[in-house]
Amino acid sequence: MSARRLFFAIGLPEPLPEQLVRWRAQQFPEEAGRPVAAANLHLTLAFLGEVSDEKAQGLQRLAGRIQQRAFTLDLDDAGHWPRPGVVWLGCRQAPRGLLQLAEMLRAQAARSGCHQSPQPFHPHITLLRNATRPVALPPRNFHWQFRVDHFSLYQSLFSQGRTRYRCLQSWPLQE
Ligand code: 2AM
Repeated sequence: MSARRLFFAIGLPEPLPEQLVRWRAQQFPEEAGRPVAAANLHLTLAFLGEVSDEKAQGLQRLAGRIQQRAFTLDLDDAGHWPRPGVVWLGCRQAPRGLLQLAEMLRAQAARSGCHQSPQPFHPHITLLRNATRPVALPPRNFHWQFRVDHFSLYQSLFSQGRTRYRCLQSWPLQE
């Protein structure tokens, strides 16, 4: 049976990806790490791993039953995790709605047999990968804000040396 690498995430509204990419180019030298393409910027809610079509359908049904209010995301924090080599953008205070949504999706994934990291959920948008050496982080004078009124299921595809993410389905949050 075929399996796809899937994850639930929040995509970024236009023109935010391009704004972030421009800001990143100003803030980080080239040697800091490998920049994630604008089209690939996202905030992961739950990583599912390699999932069969049958299991994916079950998870999609469960996702469709989630009743969750829309929320506003404030991107006002950045950090560096040297071990996975990730420079990220996040929020100093994660909205409750975001934590509840991620918690629900992660619980549904775990019950469906998708291994979930025991580490606490730390919402983040990965900006740079392979950032294993020390990186000077930008001063915390940045702030982007956007309304999150839906979440999506993505497939991660790797071909010709590139990763790209395909949105398979989206579900609205309630206003
Ligand atoms: P990252 O950006 O912190 O690397 C698609 O690969 C998305 O799923 C990425 O946002 C990635 O997070 C996340 N991801 C990949 N592998 C993961 C894992 N084993 N556990 C949790 N999240 C993972």
